[in-house]
Amino acid sequence: MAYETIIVEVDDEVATITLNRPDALNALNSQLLGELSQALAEVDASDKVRCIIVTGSAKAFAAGADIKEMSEKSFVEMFLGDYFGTASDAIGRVRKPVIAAVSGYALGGGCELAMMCDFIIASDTAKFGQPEINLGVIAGIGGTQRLTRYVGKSKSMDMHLTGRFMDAEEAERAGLVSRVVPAKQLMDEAHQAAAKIAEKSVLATMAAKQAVNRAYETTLTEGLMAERSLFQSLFATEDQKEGMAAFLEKRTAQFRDR
Ligand code: CO8
Repeated sequence: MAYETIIVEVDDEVATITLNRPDALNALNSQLLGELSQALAEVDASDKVRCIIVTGSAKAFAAGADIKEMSEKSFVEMFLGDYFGTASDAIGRVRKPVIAAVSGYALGGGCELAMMCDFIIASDTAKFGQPEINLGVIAGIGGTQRLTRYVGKSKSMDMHLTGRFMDAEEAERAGLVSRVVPAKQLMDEAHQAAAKIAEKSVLATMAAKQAVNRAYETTLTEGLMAERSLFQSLFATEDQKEGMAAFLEKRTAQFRDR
């Protein structure tokens, strides 16, 4: 399918989706959110794709929801249209691992989109923020909930109430991002991480994603039970037999996703 606001490339089992509205610093409008949702569903369903990268440009991952598109909307239009909620739900349905590769601004909805991905690799130029307060609103697609879970109440309150930006170093220290690399190496690093993930059994990577996500949805006891069931169920797979046999035979495992 031809897209106008994103670029989708599939290479060596890794799909890279690049947000592509350079004139608006990749601001998230309804078209981009619709295209992103559709592209994610397509690559998630593809037999070839084993890991997904979402990225933007050197200057901006995404500078937030499109303020021009939003500014004149009424409550009724926002409530009935709900294009942000629809996109957020679509991203939440992706079962394969999704890496956000963030350079430059990840603000408002851009920060929220990065946090919807499974983990964030940031360039040293990355700037994260929830500046919606400056526009007379608040975060609307998970910022107050996810940022608080990821960096704690104090820093999350600080970000949401003052609207200040957090640089990559602070974001790594706070646990928002998993690694920070020099800007020029960002995509290499993201592709290397994706390639590492793509080597594994997709059954195991999907189970790992599902189990880690339970940690944010439920009690410790329920989460531990969910993890245990997923762990035990992997013993029904050929890939578990292959992975353990390969270790014992001192060779590389050949996973077949069975
Ligand atoms: N929306 C629309 N256009 C944008 C946006 C945006 N969020 N951000 C930048 N642009 C446009 C600018 O208008 C400008 O366009 P033009 O050249 O036509 O005037 C172009 O991108 C370049 O931007 P700047 O000239 O401003 O670039 P600077 O380098 O000077 O500044 C900044 C970069 C600091 C990123 C600045 O552009 C900025 O502050 N942008 C807005 C950031 C922001 O407030 N984001 C939050 C938006 S609200 C939100 O995300 C809510 C999400 C939840 C919604 C849920 C609904 C239910």
